[in-house]
Amino acid sequence: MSKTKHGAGKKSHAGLFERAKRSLAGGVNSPVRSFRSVGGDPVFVKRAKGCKIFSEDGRRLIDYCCSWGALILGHAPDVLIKPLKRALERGTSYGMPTAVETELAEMIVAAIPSIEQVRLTSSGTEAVMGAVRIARAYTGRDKVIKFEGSYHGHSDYLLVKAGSGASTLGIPDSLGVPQDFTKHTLVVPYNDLPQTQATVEKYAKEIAAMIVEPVAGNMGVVLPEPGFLAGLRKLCDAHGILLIFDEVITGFRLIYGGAQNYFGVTPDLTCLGKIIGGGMPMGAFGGRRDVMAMLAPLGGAYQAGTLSGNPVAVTAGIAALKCLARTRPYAKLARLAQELCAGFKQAAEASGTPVEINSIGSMFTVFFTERKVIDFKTAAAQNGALFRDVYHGLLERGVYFPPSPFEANFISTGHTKKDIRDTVRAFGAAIKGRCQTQVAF
Ligand code: KE4
Repeated sequence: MSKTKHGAGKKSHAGLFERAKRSLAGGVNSPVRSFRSVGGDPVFVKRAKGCKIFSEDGRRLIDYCCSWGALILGHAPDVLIKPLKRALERGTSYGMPTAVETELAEMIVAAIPSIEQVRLTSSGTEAVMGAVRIARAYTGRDKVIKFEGSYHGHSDYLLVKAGSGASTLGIPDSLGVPQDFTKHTLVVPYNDLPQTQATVEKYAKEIAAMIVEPVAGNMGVVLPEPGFLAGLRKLCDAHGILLIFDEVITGFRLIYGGAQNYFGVTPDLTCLGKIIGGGMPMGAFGGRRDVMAMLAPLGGAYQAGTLSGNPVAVTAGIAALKCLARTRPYAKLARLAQELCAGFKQAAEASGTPVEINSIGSMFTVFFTERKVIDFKTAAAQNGALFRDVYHGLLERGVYFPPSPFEANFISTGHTKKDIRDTVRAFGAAIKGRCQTQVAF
């Protein structure tokens, strides 16, 4: 085994994956990491710092996955390491109230005015489950509208695939989810206000909530069309429906607060995750005090978690939010993203490859398509084969994108202008390399 500068030997990802598959189902703890969408063996990371991943096979990669958006401050930032070490020495979990949980809750409430009260969880899935449950408890209604192509975690009733464009009663998108569990889930195309209105009018008095990603990040980045979010707010107000913003990705990503503050549309409930945990397991849901009052032990809607508000995870979240509040890196991150996306566009045009790049703030997705991507249908029309080739072309040149065409890429405070230049160069070479061997699509 050859030596890397870190002293340990290089390990092949194929070998690590083969071994992982013996004891971990599919070799991973979350399916999208498996490289099923792009082919080949997943990258096994050994350590990471800033925007760089150091893989087990000895490579250094510029990371744009950033733990699926959690690491806006990059990997292992010093501002987190010191307080985390101190927190670990005080204990890893108590299952009892701590002052630090209250401190994180107060920071979230102060940053996002629509959140009058909050409940911390250990994942985004749990945050969404809690929010939908109290929305159903508060309204006494069962149905929930979600938008095709949006992902809100893996709770049964939200693993639902729409039919074609019309609103349909959801059908399960996963084995093991009884049809009965999704009969209250209505699915509508993202950005389709007329279709949403038709669905609301068809099921009005039965709908407890609408859950929406204010910027979709799970079909690739898809921005809300002008008036879409405000239109949802108006529909909810007219029919006594609660509006839930799933800000697990967008919370503290675009500005210090929620996308709701960026777009000026106020939901009744908000789900958070990722950034508020600073890379540790964390989720949260919160909103109007009268709705949160449904939650046990105050009200009859039960929700719980052994590690909810875990002191170590909370310490990471507090340190991350304090750093973001102090440094407000958002304009700088957005400029880096704009520079990167402009470089991608230029490189694609130079090779005659049509791309649509959707970006906002420090999140973006490159779609290999000629059509504007405004919903799941147009996102799914992208050239998957070309994505896969460019994906591996980038990887060979030291750039790590999330291993799926339906994900968001992220820039962190660990990325430098040099990293951006190097990435644009790698992208241009990856596209050129692919087009030389294949007919440009
Ligand atoms: P978690 O349960 O994975 O913490 O959060 C679920 C969730 C909820 N809402 C939104 C908008 C989300 O994006 C997510 C999770 N995001 C995916 C990637 N886009 C997590 C990656 C994975 O599943 O491994």
